[in-house]
Amino acid sequence: MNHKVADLKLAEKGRLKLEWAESRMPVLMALREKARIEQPLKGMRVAGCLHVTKETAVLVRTLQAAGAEVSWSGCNPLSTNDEVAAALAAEGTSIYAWHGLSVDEFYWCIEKTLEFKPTLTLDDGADLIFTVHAKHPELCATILGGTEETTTGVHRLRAMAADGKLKYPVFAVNDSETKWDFDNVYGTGQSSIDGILRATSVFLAGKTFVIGGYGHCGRGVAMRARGMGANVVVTEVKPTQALKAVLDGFRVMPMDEAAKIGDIFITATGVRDILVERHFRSMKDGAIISNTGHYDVEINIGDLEKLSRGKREIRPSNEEYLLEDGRRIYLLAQGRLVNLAAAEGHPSEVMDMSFANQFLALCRLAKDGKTLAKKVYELPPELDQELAQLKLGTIGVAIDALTDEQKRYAADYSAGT
Ligand code: 3DD
Repeated sequence: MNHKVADLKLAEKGRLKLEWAESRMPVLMALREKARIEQPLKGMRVAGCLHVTKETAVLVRTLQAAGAEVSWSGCNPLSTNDEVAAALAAEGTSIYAWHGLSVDEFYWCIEKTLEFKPTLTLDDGADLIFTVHAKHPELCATILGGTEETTTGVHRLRAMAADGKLKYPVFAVNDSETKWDFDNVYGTGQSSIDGILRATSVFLAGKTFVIGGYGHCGRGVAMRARGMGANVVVTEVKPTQALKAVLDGFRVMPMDEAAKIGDIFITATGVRDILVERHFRSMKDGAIISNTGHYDVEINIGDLEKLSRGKREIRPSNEEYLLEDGRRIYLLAQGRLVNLAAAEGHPSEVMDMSFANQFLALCRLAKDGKTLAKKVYELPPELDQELAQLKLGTIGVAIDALTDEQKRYAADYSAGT
């Protein structure tokens, strides 16, 4: 058996979800049809560790169409969609993933994907590549390269490379403009609100919505929360980001102040302990807290447990903590990334570009990996314009082009006042 999933009987429902996603990922589907002929990943074995969603399944099928053998695990204990995992297993994909993994099971799944000795790795958070380096360094000799999907993972890999510990080249897919400036902003903006609404059905209009962090993700969430009529408050540690939030029309204050007035909280910093004991002590009765950062370290759950005399799951992905003084605080998705743990992650249309970058990065590694140094690379910036042009074409948007005269003017530094 080359898979372990929750329930194979869910496969048909998963196949329908996959069909829906394929109909909304035209750029990746076009790349798939081209690759089906050219077979750029022929003979490759791709070990992937990335949220098992309907969009990821479209990427998996594209890798397979391009000639790769694939073995997959989810990159978060709560983000696997069991129906999608069942669909992939039923069509023969080696996949080890189910919703609600323990941490030990999480790493067991990663280990299983390494059994076929991959030639390429694909990560979202760097847990797979870190496991290879820490526990199976011998595999690095046959791995041509890897890719990394998210900001947190790229930070980890850059630190490994700076330490001289990176044993094969990696493409920072997150750093492509057609990934971070779309997925992280617009994707996280919509999917985080989606996760909060699915877990609470709360009325957002008029509520004080506190966002920890005004990076790409926080900025997207702020934009969409305002769109739903919420009163957005931003907290930050970086002066330039805080200033941008003020100029974008949001209130900015320290979390110690925001904790007293917030109705709904979401952390999006990538840093630990953004919400801690003193914040829980000052929160209003009924406050809702959530996280959309990659790891579950931004809300200090130990502190929350310390202040509570009990907890119960009041709705799926929604735990009510009853504090000693009678106040209640609602923790969503056990403090894990609420967009994927309580909803379906970003919509297919935006993952279309993220995964086109993933696919092209893997094809580049298959072709040139042997010649690349053991460091973190970025994809060529011109690829962003190509992908954005393809995307525009799929939504029927035409744009202008510079004339030769305009190009000459732009290159002519002597043209002054
Ligand atoms: N991520 C968000 N939505 C996703 C989806 N529908 N499928 C797969 C992964 C998904 C996570 C990405 O935002 C990733 O780029 C990240 O973590 O930064």
